[in-house]
Amino acid sequence: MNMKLGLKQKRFFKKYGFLLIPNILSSDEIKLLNVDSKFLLKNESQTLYKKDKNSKITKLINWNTSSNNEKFSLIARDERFVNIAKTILDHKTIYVYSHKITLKEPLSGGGWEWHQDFGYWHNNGCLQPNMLSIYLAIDKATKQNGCLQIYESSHKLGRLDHERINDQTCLSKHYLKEISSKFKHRYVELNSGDAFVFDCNLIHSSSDNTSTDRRVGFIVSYNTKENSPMYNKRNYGNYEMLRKTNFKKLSNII
Ligand SMILES: O=C(O)CCC(=O)C(=O)O
Repeated sequence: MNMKLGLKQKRFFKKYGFLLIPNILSSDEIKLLNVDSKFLLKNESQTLYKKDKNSKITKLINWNTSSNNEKFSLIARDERFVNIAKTILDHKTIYVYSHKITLKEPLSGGGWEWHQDFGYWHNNGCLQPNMLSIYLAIDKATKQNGCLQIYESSHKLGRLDHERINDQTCLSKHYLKEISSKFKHRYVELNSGDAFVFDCNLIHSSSDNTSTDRRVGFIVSYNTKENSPMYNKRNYGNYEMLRKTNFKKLSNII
């Protein structure tokens, strides 16, 4: 499919804070990513275990750089993803701020509490909320296995206060009642290969996995060069030049 965004899609994103892109990757490309859990978690030392408020664990594999030939770094720099981010951020010089796998094991995987990504990215030294993420469904994402949930248009609130609960940066609780009465709640159910693009201030969460299916998603986030962190607080997220790739072509040689 043509990944060039038109005016209609840009307007939709501005209004609602998200965009759905079905089939950004084909099933053959998803297969090539070798998403067997054992493979994904091969380097256990790189895996972070994030407890939700009920102390259930969701797993996270985070890369510190996208300048390598690791398959997920190639996807993060794939022209289909980068062109979408560039068009929405409306900026010539963008870069991969972070890219990570989030993995919820069947029946036991924990959730992500309500938050805005800019809630913690701002604490990492980024000043402008001109950042976004693309969630790629590697496994089908359903209500039962803990798909993303959002409040449509909530990005328009700007950055709200957050607090740390267990291992997560969460939206302060007192906002939630008001937000749930004013904004439309939506479950983001996706098929494997679909992408969900969302604004860094869109309020989102995901529940724990109550199903017998695993839920793996790949999340790549983009920033503009001029908005790179004021200080090197984290070992990811700092500016590095982005060299676009074409995963489809390259996958013949992977
Ligand atoms: O994987 C998920 O369900 C959500 C992850 C998320 O919200 C985050 O990494 O900020």
